[in-house]
Amino acid sequence: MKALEIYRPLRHLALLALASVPMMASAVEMHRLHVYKTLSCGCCALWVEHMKASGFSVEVHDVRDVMPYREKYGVPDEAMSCHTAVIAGYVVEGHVPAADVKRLLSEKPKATGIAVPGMVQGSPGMEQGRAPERYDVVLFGERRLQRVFAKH
Ligand SMILES: [Cu+2]
Repeated sequence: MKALEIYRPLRHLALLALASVPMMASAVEMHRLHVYKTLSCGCCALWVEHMKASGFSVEVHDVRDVMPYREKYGVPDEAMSCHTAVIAGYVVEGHVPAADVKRLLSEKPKATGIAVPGMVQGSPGMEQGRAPERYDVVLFGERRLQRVFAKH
């Protein structure tokens, strides 16, 4: 009887651990990342490789112009970058590290998506060339920035 009472919380923790691990994995595995980019965008293709290498299932849509997709998915002008992606109801704009997309999918904040605005040297897919720059991943709501989501 006494032993059972001691083990009950432990068993509960073990069940929690078992339940949360597959859930975190499934957010990445079950949802496909749809990437809208232009055919000529080299850094976009490198970001796609980065996402695939991090376990994402990616479907690339080569489009003439990414702008209509940014509009459609509510990316604010201040967050604009070279490609727009969609996964599990969230928008991912630009060279966002895969780890931040995984965190987004597990934390599920009330937001439209996350972005690395512009084209930052040293962000995934932009490692070529000059010394890496510091940058923020920003969380955005419908057509406006909300807050810094991650710092790199
Ligand atoms: Cu780019």
